[in-house]
Amino acid sequence: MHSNFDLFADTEQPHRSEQIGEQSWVLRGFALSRIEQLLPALESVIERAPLRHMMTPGGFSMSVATSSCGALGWITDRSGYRYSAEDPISHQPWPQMPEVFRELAQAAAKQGGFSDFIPDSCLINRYVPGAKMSLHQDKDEHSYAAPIVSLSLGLPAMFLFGGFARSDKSQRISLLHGDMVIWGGVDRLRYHGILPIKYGRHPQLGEQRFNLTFRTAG
Ligand SMILES: O=C(O)CCC(=O)C(=O)O
Repeated sequence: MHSNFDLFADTEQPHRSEQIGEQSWVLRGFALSRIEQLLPALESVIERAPLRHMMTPGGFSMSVATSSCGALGWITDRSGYRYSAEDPISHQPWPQMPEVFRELAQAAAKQGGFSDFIPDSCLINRYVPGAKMSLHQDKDEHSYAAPIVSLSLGLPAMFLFGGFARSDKSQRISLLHGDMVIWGGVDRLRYHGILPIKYGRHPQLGEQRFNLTFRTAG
């Protein structure tokens, strides 16, 4: 893993970036300078499209509660994993992606070398202690040309970043409030997941972790 300090023009604060793959990066604290805009925007999206525990095609309830904003939202039910232009609970379009989300995702993608990232989907995952996400690949998008850009908020998490087979050894990367991860290009289909969240209390978000994942889905 390589580590270096960069001076990012958009925030004028130094951030530590860690290279975790040929085209994959962790940007430490990248979102912190915008946190006061991000948290109310997140609250407003969740008010309009409440978090829910969706069912996997195999009939299990996911331990994370999810919602979405943007033109497309990721959903799962007994019929499979897919993107939908409407919230299956309200049958309304998903809330628009807040500008502060889009700008942050694009700025992070640019730092990772993906300067033309146009996200049309933001999946919101809410983890409480004990919730986890098993190793998986993000494969429901129309094309894999765009990177995945992920933002962590609230309680810490242990991110697993693996290879191209589920059985490949994974790196374990601790993610904190405000950290971002970008993976794309040759790394786009790497397996990844989250170990069960440990009990704790975050000063701003309490006993929970949010992950926002920005994608070009359509
Ligand atoms: O919570 C995370 O950091 C990862 C989320 C994730 O893997 C996904 O939404 O596909």
